Amino acid sequence: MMHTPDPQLQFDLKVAEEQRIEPKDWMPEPYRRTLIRQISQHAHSEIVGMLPEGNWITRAPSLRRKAVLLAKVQDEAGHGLYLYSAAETLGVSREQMIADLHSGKAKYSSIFNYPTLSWADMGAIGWLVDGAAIMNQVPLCRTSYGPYARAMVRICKEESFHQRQGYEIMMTLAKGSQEQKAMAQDALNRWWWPVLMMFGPKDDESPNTALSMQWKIKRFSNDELRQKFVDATVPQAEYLDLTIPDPDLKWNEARGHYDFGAINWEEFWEVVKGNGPCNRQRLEARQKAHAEGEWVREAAMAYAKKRVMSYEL
Ligand code: FAQ
Repeated sequence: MMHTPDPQLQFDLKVAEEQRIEPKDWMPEPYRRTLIRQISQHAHSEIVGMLPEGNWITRAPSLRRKAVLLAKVQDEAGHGLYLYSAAETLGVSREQMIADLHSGKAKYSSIFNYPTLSWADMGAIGWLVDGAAIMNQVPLCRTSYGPYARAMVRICKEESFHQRQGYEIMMTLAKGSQEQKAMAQDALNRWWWPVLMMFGPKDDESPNTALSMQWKIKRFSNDELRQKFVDATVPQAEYLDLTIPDPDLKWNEARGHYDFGAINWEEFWEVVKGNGPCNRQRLEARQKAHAEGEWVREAAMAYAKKRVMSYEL
């Protein structure tokens, strides 16, 4: 008699042995759904994340700054596209994911619902938002789902460049005139707390972490990554001679980590629910771009059809 291996057992074994799960492998339905949720939210974050910085491309202070910012924003579009492709391998269509974003059903990172008020915000976003993204995403290069892990390798390389360009803007401002230094401090004041929220709710209020860690989708919990980020960022702020806006921030010798103040979770959930300072504006901008791109999609489809027809002749 032929022995049929138990697919769940094979899946568990692969995950335990650090082998990647690939699109054609059997996988438990909740694993597939969690991945679709996380990867599509991640893709949407990259796409919506183009908007706050896109706002400053025409107002960059020099040609060099404009070229660098333009390249960074284009990278974010590329990240969104790799991630939509990775999610598609799980059986969800791009049209569906985009429809869910535009209807407000799908989530994207809370951080992109805050406004960019000055050029210093381009520095703060690169330094802090990309810095937080790297902290969260480097472990995702080892995530258990193959297409997601491979997409993250390239994305992380580009995120490192983004973080450095942001820190370099902050260095220039922090070492510039008094007004420039004040702009840098103001940007840090406004972005610090929303950046800490990017890592998601604290562990005891994070419903998805336990299973995601069991499946090795997530390698660290939200609080672990938040702490690593704070520990890495405090010396960077000290080097800039800028003050992190948290009176409770102090080194804890016994823990070997920085202690930090309480996060305003009420604000976080309001932003996640759609009531942040820019949620409406962001969604409207995406809906408008999609509608205005209709003719491009139509033209691309017509061209693809013509090519298939010419092969068939
Ligand atoms: N904003 O149970 P958990 C970037 C939701 S990319 C909004 O802890 P999980 C690059 C969460 O979805 C930034 N919602 O969830 C860039 C869940 O709701 P659901 C994006 C949030 O998945 C830089 C509920 O709360 N990065 O920055 C947020 O285990 C500069 C309960 O939460 C990624 O997406 C939030 N901050 O952990 C681009 C990385 N946090 O779905 C442009 C991949 C949580 O059950 C410029 N994602 N929620 O309805 C992850 O690592 C995880 O999904 C977490 C959340 C850590 C974000």
